[in-house]
Amino acid sequence: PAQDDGGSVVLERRAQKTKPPQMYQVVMLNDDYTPMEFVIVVLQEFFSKDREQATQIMLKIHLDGKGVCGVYSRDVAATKVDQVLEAALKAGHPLQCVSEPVE
Ligand code: NFA
Repeated sequence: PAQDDGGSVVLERRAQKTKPPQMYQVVMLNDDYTPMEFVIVVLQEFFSKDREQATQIMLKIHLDGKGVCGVYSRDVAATKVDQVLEAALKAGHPLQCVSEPVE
């Protein structure tokens, strides 16, 4: 249109640029060897859970085989996974976790 100064194009591009990023959930897996207390401490330390929340999540993982520890941007989720795997390795526990896209 003759009166269009191009502003609508800019607005559309800004709308696209601000669409929310894909989020990733960090999923922790159960195993038979990692102590419950270690899992609780990891959930408190790396996922900012209080002891009550951490205990609930740990028990869910223990009973269901896996559970979501938190939902983050891709980079933050990858860092959480690295932190958990490093702490588990250092402590000699087989605890595993992965990050996966939400949805
Ligand atoms: N299943 C483990 C045990 O009985 C506890 C555990 C919970 C391990 C959650 C890994 C994740 N000691």
